[in-house]
This record gives sequence, C-alpha cells and structure tokens, in this order.
Amino acid sequence: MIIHQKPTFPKNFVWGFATAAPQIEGAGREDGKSESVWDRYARQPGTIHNNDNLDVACQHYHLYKEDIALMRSLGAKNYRLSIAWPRILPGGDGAVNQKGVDFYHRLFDTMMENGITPWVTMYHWDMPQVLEDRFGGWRDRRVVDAFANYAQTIVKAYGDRVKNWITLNEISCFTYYAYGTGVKAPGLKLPEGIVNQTYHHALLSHGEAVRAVREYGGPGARVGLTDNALVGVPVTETAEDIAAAHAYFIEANCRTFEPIYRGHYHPDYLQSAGANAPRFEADDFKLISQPTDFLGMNLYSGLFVRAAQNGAKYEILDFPPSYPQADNTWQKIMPQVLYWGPRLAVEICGAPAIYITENGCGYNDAPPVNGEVHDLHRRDLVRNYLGELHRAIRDGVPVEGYFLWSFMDNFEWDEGYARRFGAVYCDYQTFKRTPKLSARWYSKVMAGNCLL
Ligand code: GBH
Repeated sequence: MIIHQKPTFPKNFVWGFATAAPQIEGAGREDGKSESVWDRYARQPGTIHNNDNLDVACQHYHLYKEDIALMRSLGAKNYRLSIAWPRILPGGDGAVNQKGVDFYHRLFDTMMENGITPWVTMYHWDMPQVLEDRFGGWRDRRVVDAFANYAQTIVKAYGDRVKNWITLNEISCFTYYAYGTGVKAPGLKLPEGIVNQTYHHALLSHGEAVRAVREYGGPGARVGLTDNALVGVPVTETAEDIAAAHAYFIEANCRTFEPIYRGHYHPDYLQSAGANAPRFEADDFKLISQPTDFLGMNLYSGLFVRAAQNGAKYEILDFPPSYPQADNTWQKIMPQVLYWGPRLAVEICGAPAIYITENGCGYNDAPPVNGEVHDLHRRDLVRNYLGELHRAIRDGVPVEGYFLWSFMDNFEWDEGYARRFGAVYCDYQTFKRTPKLSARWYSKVMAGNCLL
C-alpha cells in the first residue's frame, strides 16, 4: 500500500515569524526615540544600497495592529521581535522614555489579544548613537553597565507578559563586521585588538542580560543567546567527514561558545590572538557562562568541509560558480545546515535546547499580480531546509522551535529594501502588505505541524 507520510514535528513545537525593530518599525525620530548607530550609518552616502535608510521602513510602529492581525490570520502563535534600545533609553542610559516603553506595552497587549506569544530580542544591532559618541560603543567596557541597565529596564517593564528572552542577536554582526570589516554600523575598520575587545564586552552584556532575566523575569522566564554559528556541512556523511565538521565547528565558533559554555577563552584562540587578545577580569567568565535555557541559532548558509589529506583537522571546499544561491550574494543554498547546525551545537556545547530563531532567504521578488506573489523559490528553499530540521529532530536533536525570517519584507541592512526576505510582501509606497505564496504554504505547515 502506498501512503502519504507527512513529516510531523513534535507536539508543542514552536512555529513563528521573526523580525527586528530597526528593520520594520520606522518612526525613526518619533515619540522621543533617539538616533541609533544604524540611523547615523545609513546617512553616510554610499554605505547602503540605493542610499536607503531606516526612517520609515515598513511603518510597523504605526501599523502594528494590522500586522499582528495579519500574523494571526496566518495562524502564527509565536512572534520573535526586538526592542529598540534608543526608544526606551534615548540617552543610552539615564531617563526612561515613557512613550517608547508604552509602544511595546501596546504591542504586547495586541499580541496577547491575538493569542501570539512574544519572543523578545533585547538587542538587534541598534546601539544608541549617543553611546558610540560618548565612549565608542562596544569598544568601551562602560557599555556593559549601560546594557545591564537597559536589560533590567525592559525585563522589569515587560516581564509579566514576556517569558522568552533572547539576549543578543549575532554578536559577530555588531562587533567583527561593525568595527573590523566595516560593513555594518558604525562601519569602522579598526585593528584586531579593538575588535576582540568589542566581542568581550558583548559576551559580558549577554551575561548581564541573563542575570536581569533571572532576577527580574518572574516565574517561567527563560533566556538564551541567538548566534549565527558557522556551520561546516560534511561533504559526505561518513565518520571522517563528520569528524571534520566537528573540528571546524569548534574552531570557527570558539570565540562565542568556549566562554559561554566552558567559562574561558580557548587557549588556541588566546595564543593566536597574541598581543591582540581581549583584556578581561578574573570574574568575567562567571557572568558570561551562567547557564541559559536554550540556544537560538540563525542559520542560512554554511561551508562544505571534508577530511583533510594533509594532516589538518578539516578541509574547506570552495563553492564553484554554478553553486545555487539566493539573490543576496552571501547566501549559498545549503539545507543541511539545519541538520548539522543544531546537532553540532548540542553535541559540542551541550546546549539544552535549540530554537531556529531565523531561517529564510533574500530574493528580488516581483510585486503582486492580482494580489498574488508566486515565490515558489522561497517555498522550495524553506521546505528543503525544514526537511533537514525534521531529520535532526528525528535523530534526537532537541530542537524546540522554528521562526521564519522574516514576517514581511524589510530593511535588509547594507542591502537596503531591494532584498526581500518576507513571507509577506511590503509595498514601500503604499505600505500595503500582501502575503506571498510561501506565507500561505507556511501557514498550513504551522497549522498541521508537519511538512506539506
Ligand atoms: C541575519 O543576519 C540578521 O539577524 C537579520 O537581521 C537579517 O535581516 C537576516 O539575517 C538576513 O540577512 O558581508 O559577505 O561578509 C544574517 C547573517 C552574517 C549574513 C554576516 C551576512 C556577512 C557576509 N549575516 N554575513 S559578508
């Protein structure tokens, strides 16, 4: 007998959409919000594709009710969003901006009314510019106190309704890419020692955020980091290539995972950094390595690795020009990162549970025709990735949820508004939202808790 076996996800699997405040909210200067480093960076001509900026974005600050209603109509029960630090504390620290605080009260109330659980990222790259000006942002250890104060403020304000907290989104994107290669705000190209120091301050801030949730989060509060781990996919799933993938994962992610999960910097990292190694204090790692409840992973792409012939622990293979990719240059299509990413994080770090806090793809989707956007490319990509995630769960990896990036098209950082990651199409002239075919498809997947 031939049957249709639909890959089913575990009971209580968390399905949702993800966004971030600076990418969707707009209202860049309204109700007391101060400038973020991204607001400033986007003002420098030539930094952002098409010289786009974040001032208006998707107008979500004003259209949040419609957005949450649309999310509900698609059947999402969970929504990962971020809070804008410059809205809550326009001076970086000091006086709280009540109007900013109230916006998220309204947003969380609306979500509750619609049966949608919030998953809140405390920091998704929008440092108040004033802190960058005052002491160099992530370069100076004073940022840790400022961040601790911010984290405590929002946990105290929203802890009655927000039970799932994500401390920082992708440390490397606001340290290494922001102060090292300069492709993210504030767009600086500084020496390695300074970059390593920004990284250390981010780790400390993660620790302060964990502490804030433990102290003020109330009953049932949970907390974890979201990281964009570098994942090597074994070219062939044999013992040798899998060992190579293990070795690559440990080495490539040691700057984040050694301090957080083992409470020290890896000796190899400190040795290779030499005089550029971060300066730290004896107690720092107690703060950094406090146990968390889950690890959030943003997984889009990776690298292919195999056992090396020359005695090295692994060999990385170059992508040939014909290798399939999405429309954004960096996104090679590699569904297997949703198998190997969670698996390696659990095996190597001992992460107690994994949430895929972002996965999706950027394409130059055409505008709706007769109210429809046939993004079969996105449907296919997400379906293939989810198949690998299902395989990870079947093999025993504790993956508890998946958030599709993104709910709607939005400000894709240096790639501006051209690159669309949304399940919902956003018209930037009229701000009309149109669910794409992939949104309709994903809606059925969430409802059925299985791949369709
Ligand atoms: C995530 O970052 C972000 O969290 C989210 O805000 C964003 O919109 C989404 O994914 C889609 O991009 O410039 O060639 O050196 C994605 C992870 C890490 C991918 C840095 C691009 C830079 C590659 N990003 N990476 S390159």
